[in-house]
This record gives sequence, C-alpha cells and structure tokens, in this order.
Amino acid sequence: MEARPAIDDAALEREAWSVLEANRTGAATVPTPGLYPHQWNWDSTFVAFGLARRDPRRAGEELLSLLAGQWDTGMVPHIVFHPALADSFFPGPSVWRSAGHPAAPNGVATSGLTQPPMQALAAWRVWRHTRDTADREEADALVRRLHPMLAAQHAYLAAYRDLGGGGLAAIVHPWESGMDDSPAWDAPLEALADARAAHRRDGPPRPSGDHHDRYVWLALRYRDSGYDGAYLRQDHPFAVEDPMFNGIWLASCHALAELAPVAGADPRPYGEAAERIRAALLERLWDDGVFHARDLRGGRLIPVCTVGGFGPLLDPGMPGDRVTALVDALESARFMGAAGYPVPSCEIRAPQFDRSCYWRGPSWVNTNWLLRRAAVLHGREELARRLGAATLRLVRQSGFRECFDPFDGSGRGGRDFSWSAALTLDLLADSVEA
Ligand code: 9WN
Repeated sequence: MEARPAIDDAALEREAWSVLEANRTGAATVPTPGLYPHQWNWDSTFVAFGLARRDPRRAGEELLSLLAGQWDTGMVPHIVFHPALADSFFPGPSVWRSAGHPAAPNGVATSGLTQPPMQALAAWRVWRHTRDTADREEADALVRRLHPMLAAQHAYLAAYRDLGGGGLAAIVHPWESGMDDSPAWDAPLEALADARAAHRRDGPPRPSGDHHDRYVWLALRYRDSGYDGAYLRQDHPFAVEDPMFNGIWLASCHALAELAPVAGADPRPYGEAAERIRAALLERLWDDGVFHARDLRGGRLIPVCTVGGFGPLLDPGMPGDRVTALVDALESARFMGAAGYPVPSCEIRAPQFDRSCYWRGPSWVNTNWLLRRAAVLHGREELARRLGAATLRLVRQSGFRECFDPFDGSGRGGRDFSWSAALTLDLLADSVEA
C-alpha cells in the first residue's frame, strides 16, 4: 500500500478541490489529465453530483457542457472531445468521425456511443440543493433548459436501444457500461471472434484475441453503419441489457418526473416509464437473488455476478424482498464481507475476479457512492454509513485514485481522478450534516 500522511477532513476537502480545479478545462472537468484528457459522460455527471451542494453553478455548467455534445437523435455521447487536444486519446475524433454525421452536433466532436444515463438524477440533485436558497430562480431556469434535452435522451433510449423488445435499453459496446473490462462482457466479446463469418462483408478487419482490439473493432462496425438504428437491431454483434445502466435509467426517470412540473412538462410519462423498466428488470434480469446482465445475441443471462448487478437498488420502488436479497448478497463474503476495502467490482469467488484489474475486482469510489445512495433510499442506514466510511478510508489512505485494491486499499489506475475527488466532497458534506 502507498504510504500517505494522516489527513483530516479539512485537508482532504482542500485536496479534493484542488484536483477538481486542476482537472477543469473551461466548463468541463476531465477525468484525469493525460490519461483521459476530454469530457467523459458519467465522469462529468459524478462531478456534477459532487458539486451539487458546494458549487451548483459549476455543476450545472458541467451538465450543459456535456449536453452540448448531444445528437439530434437524443443520444448523449460518452466522450465530448476537447478541441485543442483532438487526437491525443485513442480512439479520438478522427476515428469516431462525428463531424461527418448528420445527427451529430455542429462544431463539437464526440464519440458515437453513450454511457449510463445519469444526467437527470444529477440535474435533480442540483435543483434539490438550491431550491430553498437565493439561487432558486437560477436552478429553475437550469431545469427548464435541461428537461427537454434529458427527455430527448430518454426517448432515444426507448426508441433506439430496446433491442430485446422487453422494455430495457441495451448497451452496444462495453464502453457504454462505464465498466469496460467487466467480466460480464467476456462471453459476448469472445463470441465476436466466432461471428467472423457472419460479419465478413465490409466491416473493418477482424478483432484479434485482445479485448481492446475487439472494442475498437465493434466501435468501427457501428460507425461504418452510419450509427444506424436498424443496423443495431439487426446486425450489430454486441447487445447486452446491463442492470446498472437500466437501474440508472430507471432512477433518472423518477428524477425527470419530479423535475417535470418545474419545466412545465407532464410528469406522468416518466413515472410510467419507471414502472415499465422495473417490471422488465424483474422479468428479464433477476436470477438467484441478484440481477445479471442479459446477452441478447447469445440469448442468455450472463452468470458472473458484478457490482453492476446492484444497480436496480437505485430504484426507490424496488420491492422489499428483492432489496433484502440484494443487500444480503452485497454484504456477504461474495462482495463486501470478504474485502477489507469494499466494494469489489466483481464477485470475489468468481474465477474471473482479479484484485488489480480495473472492473474485474478493484473497488471504485463511484460505485460505492451509488450503492450508498441506494442504501439511504431503502432506509439501510448502517449499510450507508459503512459504505461512506469505507470510501473515505480509501481516498484518505491512497489518494484520489481511479480505483483501489479491495483487499489492501492500494491505489490503481489514474491519479487525481475527478470523480474520486468530487464524490469525496459529497461524502464529507454528508458526514458533517449527518
Ligand atoms: C473508455 C473515463 C472512463 C470512464 C470509464 C472507465 C474508462 C475508458 C477507457 O475511463 O473507460 O471510455 O479507456 O477504458 O472504465 O468508466 O468513464 O474515466
């Protein structure tokens, strides 16, 4: 484990702010300079969550900056590129070629994929924390601006991404989950090599055995279809219903319903959408006490259990017996119970578990924070307290790293990572206010 001087709350807070200042590029905050020098979708949204009660104006700007990349289809891209740094990241604008696409925004280069649709939740949070203050007018105006964009995002998911026809949104690339190398995508990625013959026609060269190579190959296939909805439905070889993505979508539907009156919109369609997504989650992804991802191309549930399986806990309307089963699994030795520094991103006993490899085992501040939020929603105060304390212990000991070894807490991946800093600010504010 990296040695780090003992640090009190005030010093931790100062460090978090300085990371967020250093990672700021105009209206947006990059995940970490160098490694990820552009604006990423859910990273930015976690930053907005972290800033919601400390600097709501900047939180709003963060969301608006991301939504400047929204496509006419309603799709909110997973990366909005910083013009000055163009191809400093691979795959960059010259690979995605959004500039040549009729639905892409003018003058803003983006990727052609999306990430978990968390923006409505963040908008709700910014509004919630300012509605009783002098800035209320500004917060209402922000909601009036954001609501139609977020409604379009949700309409996009319903119209273009219900590839299984059961009411859930499918991700069409591991990058869309935000949990790129999660073992949950191993089998669908393996199947890509077998899909050779079926996809020989005019796609880019076949992917090799390497996962990154397959990520790029998949992205190019989608790009070369013209980012076409019919292609996704009929031909695209990767389509997975992810419980985290859909749990976040469901929670965002509730947020859109609550914000609708502020924006002069009808809340009912969003409440109804939340009901539909919940029913579909329970019908299509629930198995053996947890939620699993469904591989639409392979036609089966993916057996490995990951932190993504707890995403539907973000739904305040999840039935009590399911909440109990999920919390039991989360607290068991499969996840929190056997990790000194929870929550591991993959079930510890799974053969694919790897304590040091990104989404295959390490603990992450963002998923801990989401689970903590879910625990609060379901009145699990003690679990929420443990998740908050465990997360603060990680950043105190190892700094604002991208992720952490779940057994010894040592840092992994990028340093000075924005969401680790931003969500720390939120956790510190909670421990003060509690
Ligand atoms: C691809 C930026 C992103 C996060 C993801 C994380 C990682 C990128 C990568 O970094 O993904 O989008 O190159 O692996 O997995 O959650 O949004 O921080």
